[in-house]
Amino acid sequence: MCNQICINTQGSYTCECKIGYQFINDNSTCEDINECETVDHNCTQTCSNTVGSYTCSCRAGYKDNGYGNCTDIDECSMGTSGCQQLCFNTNGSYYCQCNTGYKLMNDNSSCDGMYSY
Ligand SMILES: [Ca+2]
Ligand SMILES: [Ca+2]
Repeated sequence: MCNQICINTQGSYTCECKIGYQFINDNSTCEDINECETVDHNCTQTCSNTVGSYTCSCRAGYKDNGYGNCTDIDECSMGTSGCQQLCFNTNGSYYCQCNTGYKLMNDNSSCDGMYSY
């Protein structure tokens, strides 16, 4: 018995698996391929196995350009950093700094001029 595709042959039959599936150990039972544990995926960051396929996603701080291709989000040029004074973009993140004479506060984004150096 085939659990997915059965192909009739002269006096017998053979089984086949759908795309995304493979035989377990006999040649009749198909099970999902975990592409994330093999090299059969093109995700650059996060791979999630799904039944019959898989999906790619990007870590926080990166945007998905499709096909599992992730690039850094430039929080500074997008204006989403929250930095009060200076913003420096990094791969996957960013950090704030303050102008001379200002001190970066505990929230890592605001600057206070009371603590001049
Ligand atoms: Ca799969
Ligand atoms: Ca960034």
